[in-house]
Amino acid sequence: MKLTYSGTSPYVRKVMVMLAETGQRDKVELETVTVSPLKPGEVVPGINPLGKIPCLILDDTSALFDSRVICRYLDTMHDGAKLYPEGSTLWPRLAIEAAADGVMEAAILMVYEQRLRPEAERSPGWVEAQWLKVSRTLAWLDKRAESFENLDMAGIAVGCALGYLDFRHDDRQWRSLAPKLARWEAEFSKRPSMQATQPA
Ligand SMILES: N[C@@H](CCC(=O)N[C@@H](CS)C(=O)NCC(=O)O)C(=O)O
Repeated sequence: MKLTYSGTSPYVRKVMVMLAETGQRDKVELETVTVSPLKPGEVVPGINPLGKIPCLILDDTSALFDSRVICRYLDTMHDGAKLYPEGSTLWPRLAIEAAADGVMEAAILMVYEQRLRPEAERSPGWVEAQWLKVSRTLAWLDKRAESFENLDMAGIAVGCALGYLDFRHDDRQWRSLAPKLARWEAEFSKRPSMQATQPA
């Protein structure tokens, strides 16, 4: 299998952490790509019409995207402890993963607005509206911080979202908005899978 890869994408990081935690890292070859919403390039749109990463290219050349689909697929491919629960407990965990993915999305859109859009067209109000989404979701996640004690895909997604906030939005000091999450993240970020995938 081949994974389209960027060392700064929090969505790719979810997949990398998942692979490490389930002992599957060696199954996947990485193909480093550059993506930008303004310059979609050629490689990624040929695999995923949305032009986004990560994409997982299977041995039969079919492709899976996005990160949630890839992680659920990979969870069926190993015999260890599963990262997605079965039965009715699955749904709230998927909602947490969706919330973490939404934090990543809003945080990435802030970066795109501030870095990619021509300066005269940038909207500070729009950037603050994205940050409002992030801060509201952090407060929501903070109320659920105790549910992250046992490793699962929801916790991995939250850890990767928080890592991205540290990487791109350090000045916003997210820890002051979510103290319980901050305590959990201080331990979670020490896991070898998180250490090995720090954004570079
Ligand atoms: N929902 C997607 C989001 C993926 C995503 O937005 N990836 C970013 C990189 S971090 C990307 O490819 N951006 C390029 C673009 O927006 O065109 C997932 O979970 O994989």
